[in-house]
Amino acid sequence: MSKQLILALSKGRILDETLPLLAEAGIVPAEDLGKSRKLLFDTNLDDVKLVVIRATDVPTYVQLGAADLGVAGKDVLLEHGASGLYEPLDLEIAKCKLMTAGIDGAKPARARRRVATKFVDVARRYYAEQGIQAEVIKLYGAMELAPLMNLADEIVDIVDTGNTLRANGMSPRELIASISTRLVVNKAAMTMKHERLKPLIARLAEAVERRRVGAEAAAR
Ligand code: PRT
Ligand code: MG
Repeated sequence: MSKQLILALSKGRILDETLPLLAEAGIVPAEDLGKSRKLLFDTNLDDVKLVVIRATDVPTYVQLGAADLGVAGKDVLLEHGASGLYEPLDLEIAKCKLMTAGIDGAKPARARRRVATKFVDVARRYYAEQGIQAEVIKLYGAMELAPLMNLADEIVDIVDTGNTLRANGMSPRELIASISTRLVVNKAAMTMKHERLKPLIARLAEAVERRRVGAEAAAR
């Protein structure tokens, strides 16, 4: 195994919150990620490289060891499954909730509830645990549209402010999981590259802790 560490970052809104945290932990890309079409980047640390990929691909890269560590939403991790991965640190960014939601005031009509979501496995597990019969329909986006178009009785989706639901005449129903972004590490790398990973994870943990202490002081 090479001595180099590859850190896989989730594109999109998680990336925007990850870069400042990495900087606070002393990890800075060698060039502006936003201005480049490249996917693989050097950093200020000789032995650390970054890849910037689809959020849903991060667990796959880390699980299979193409990346040693990664940054991914807990929602994505719940859907992907945790095999081959350690999750040593909650980065406490991009916080949101995974919830069921439906049209305001509407009661699930069918005996077998129709649920539209991109979190198919999470939804199946959730409704099974609740003892609710559900037919889960996979969608890739705009979940809020499904109940309005009578494609589904309910959706499972991410809610932050609730504005997206409200704008579509829908409201949140049940909380499935509180979500934040996590650091994940390939299990084999954790053993083989432990000496290099340990201080890196510690620096990230310190950066998260400094923010928590700062936020607590500001709230007082
Ligand atoms: O675009 P792509 O299909 O690749 O993926 P994506 O759109 O899921 O990625 P992106 O960049 O939006 O980031 C998704 C990750 O950010 C999720 O996996 C979560 O871990 C985290 N996150 C945090 C969120 C939100 N907050 C969030 N509000 N992901 C999505 N949303 C969306 C939600 O889907 C809904 O459409 O925002 C809307 C709800 O927000 P409110 O404030 O209107 O309730
Ligand atoms: Mg998006």
